[in-house]
Amino acid sequence: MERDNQIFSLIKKEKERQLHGVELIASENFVSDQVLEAMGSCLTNKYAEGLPGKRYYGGCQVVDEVENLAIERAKQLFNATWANVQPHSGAQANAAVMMAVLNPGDTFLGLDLSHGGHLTHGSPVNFSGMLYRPVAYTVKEETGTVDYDLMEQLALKEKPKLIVAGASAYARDWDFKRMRTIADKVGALLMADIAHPAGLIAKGFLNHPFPHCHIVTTTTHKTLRGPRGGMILVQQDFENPLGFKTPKGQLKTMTQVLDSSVFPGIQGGPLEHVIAAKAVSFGEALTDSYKEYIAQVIKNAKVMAKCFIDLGYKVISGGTDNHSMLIDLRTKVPDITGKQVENVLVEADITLNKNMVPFDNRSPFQASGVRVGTPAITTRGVKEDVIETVVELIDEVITHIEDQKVITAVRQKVNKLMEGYPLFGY
Ligand code: DSN
Repeated sequence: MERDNQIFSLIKKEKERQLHGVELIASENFVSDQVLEAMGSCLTNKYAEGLPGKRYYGGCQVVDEVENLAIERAKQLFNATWANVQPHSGAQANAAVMMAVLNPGDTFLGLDLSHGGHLTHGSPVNFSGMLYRPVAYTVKEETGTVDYDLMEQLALKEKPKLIVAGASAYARDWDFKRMRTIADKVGALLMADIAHPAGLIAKGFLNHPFPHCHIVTTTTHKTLRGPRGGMILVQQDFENPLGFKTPKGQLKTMTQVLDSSVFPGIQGGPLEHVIAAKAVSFGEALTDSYKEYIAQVIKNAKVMAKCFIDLGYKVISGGTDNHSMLIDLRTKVPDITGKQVENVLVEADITLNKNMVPFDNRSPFQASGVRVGTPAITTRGVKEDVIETVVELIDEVITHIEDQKVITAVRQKVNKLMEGYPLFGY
């Protein structure tokens, strides 16, 4: 068969973009060669609906071993007793949990999207907001931190069946213990979506959702530095809360219901090549060198937040505990939107994303803020001394947003800088 040059030349172009640029999207990272190799392997050819040892297809003896390894490593990494590594994404993991613990129309609490929440935590344009009844808690305007008092008031008033912790643009640690107290007061289940800080939690740098949370979901491709995908974890199994039934009878435990929600509930065949890559990345995340990487991610983020603040930008909550930060542009450049900053920085080969800030007066398409994160640039080997330069380059572009000469000069500096930071073998 002829090589598909159209597609492979585009892949080459994207590889060059990744190599030459400064990557600051907080939810992105660069996987290792062996993660890439596993993803591009013959395992993509295999159908394996079901779970290891209980499949609907023959010839699953090898992928069973692969999936079992992924499950065992996930459990070890997060101190869990059960894991389902099949969700194709974080959104799928959340959909499976909601299907398992909520009936359509049931109430749940999640962080408001415009305050840093995830789309799948109750946005009206997402399944979570269409099928269920989300009630949003927010952050406090003065501190930019989660308003746990408001969460408690809302829980007592609305009697949710589920309370969801976790965010896509929130720089502070979570008080899972307090959330469990709130959940217990109203008989709700507590779920943490740790998609963003998963790697930091696994290595002990942030509060652990277990034993406080009944269920944990995550993606595997952000700080965890694995392939694009999701998973669900449980530390202590418990009785099926909805009396969920299959045609064959009642499922007795939560983990049985969760397994059945993933397949056949919302997915068909698992992506065994991606599950193999998950297993590889979990193996990497169990090492001491990954712990050193995560420590550097945090160090870089703290330095970055300080540099932005020193240059007159408002960092929501005044800094960061994790790998990310949300910058309100209005104190420094009130007339420039997040969208403009995102676009002009792309011209300078610096990638980040526009983001609404709490109590934003602009729409999500314009937004008054940008979200920045250090997982990807730290994988390239960048240390805190270079972070200051990166922030200065960003500031130079933002403060000369219409000056093409400045933008071009910054792009050249960015490309030169990144030449010193290869991407594994790639
Ligand atoms: N879309 C992912 C992110 O960028 O954070 C998850 O919400």
